[in-house]
Amino acid sequence: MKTRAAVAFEAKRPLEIVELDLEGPKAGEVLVEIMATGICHTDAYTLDGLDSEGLFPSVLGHEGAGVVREVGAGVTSVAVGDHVIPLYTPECRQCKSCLSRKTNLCTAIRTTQGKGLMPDGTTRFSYKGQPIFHYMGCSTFSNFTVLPEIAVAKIRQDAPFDTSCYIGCGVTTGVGAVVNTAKVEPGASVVVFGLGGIGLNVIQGAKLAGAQRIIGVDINPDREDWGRRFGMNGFLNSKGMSRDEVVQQVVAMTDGGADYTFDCTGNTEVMRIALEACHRGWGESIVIGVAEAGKEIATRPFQLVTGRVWRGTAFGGARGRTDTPKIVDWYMEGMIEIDPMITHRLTLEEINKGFDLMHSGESIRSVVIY
Ligand code: NAD
Ligand code: AHE
Ligand code: ZN
Repeated sequence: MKTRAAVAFEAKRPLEIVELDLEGPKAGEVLVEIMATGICHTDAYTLDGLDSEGLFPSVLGHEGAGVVREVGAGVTSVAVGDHVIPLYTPECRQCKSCLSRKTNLCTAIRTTQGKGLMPDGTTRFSYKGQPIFHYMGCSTFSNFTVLPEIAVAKIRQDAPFDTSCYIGCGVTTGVGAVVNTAKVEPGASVVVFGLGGIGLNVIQGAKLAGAQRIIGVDINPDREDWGRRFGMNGFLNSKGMSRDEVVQQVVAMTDGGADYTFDCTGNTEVMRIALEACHRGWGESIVIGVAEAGKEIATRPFQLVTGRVWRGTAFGGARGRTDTPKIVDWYMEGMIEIDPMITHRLTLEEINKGFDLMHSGESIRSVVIY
């Protein structure tokens, strides 16, 4: 079949809207009509050539929601007409990682996924006879995409596509980092670095968890109002401050250091600040941000010797097929908010504007509606 898609032909070049050829689902795969997709900073990072796994030409996008239109042989867990969210963190429930119960990082198809291929080692997308790579196993910047059955979460039919697509990455990552990874307890102090599409969801997760002090740090002063809207009760504009100044300010604002800090910037200097702003003896810093290829984190080992903990999280520690539908329920029941964070709705033709709005700090989340 044919599908309209925004293709990344090369790094650092705007996406091009073209008609691609799409092969139907093979055994264990499903064809999904994507109804809406968010634009996450990770898409921008890959498009900017900063991803060590980045491949071109490819169909980016990993924050979608849609409808199953066809199923391949042997597919049993979803049927035609089901509403689904594509999962860049699948859940096979059979691999060593899934069975360990210690991680959400299913390893069943990670190798081929990282090579832009379906589990059988081929692509379903092509353009003028040339293969086009998949991205993060999702490729939601295409109106139709093919996904492994283990990489779709079936969700309730009454959830709107244009908001629930955000649960495919940003919402689950931010809220999940608080409740699954850090396991923030009532009364805790939380500091969030970077109040964008992910950081605001960490803030609403911290509020949900009953954190008492919720402080945001950003270099964009407009983000203060945004943070307060979702439960933040203290803000630091760190623009122009040295590393030590930011650490000292945050430590002073949290009575000696935070119980939990979250990096939602992808900046390795900020990751260091987030660790060093933790309370001696028990503070935990959670790395959410994705850093550019070649970047490394550093701190004095004494920071860890004296009890601070550095952790990371992918997709908020959520087990894709099990937890994603629950987050959709939380949204539909009003436990968490999504609607105000969707600041821009775009057509596929306008998708490059979504990247511009992110880079200029004007948007929280842009969503493309097909
Ligand atoms: P975004 O562009 O919406 O937000 C980034 C925010 O960080 C902005 O508000 C920006 O002003 C702020 N910021 C930038 N530099 C800063 C600095 N030096 N100090 C303080 N604030 C600063 O991006 P997003 O979509 O929220 O994504 C945030 C990060 O999370 C990205 O690195 C993205 O790749 C990553 N991410 C990781 C996961 C995961 O599973 N681990 C999932 C989604 C996104
Ligand atoms: N490809 C990069 C790493 C990118 C990365 O860490 N991705 C996160 C999700 S970001 C979503 O917006 C993730 O899930 N990581 C776990 C995984 O298995 O990819 C690189 O450095 O090579
Ligand atoms: Zn993302």
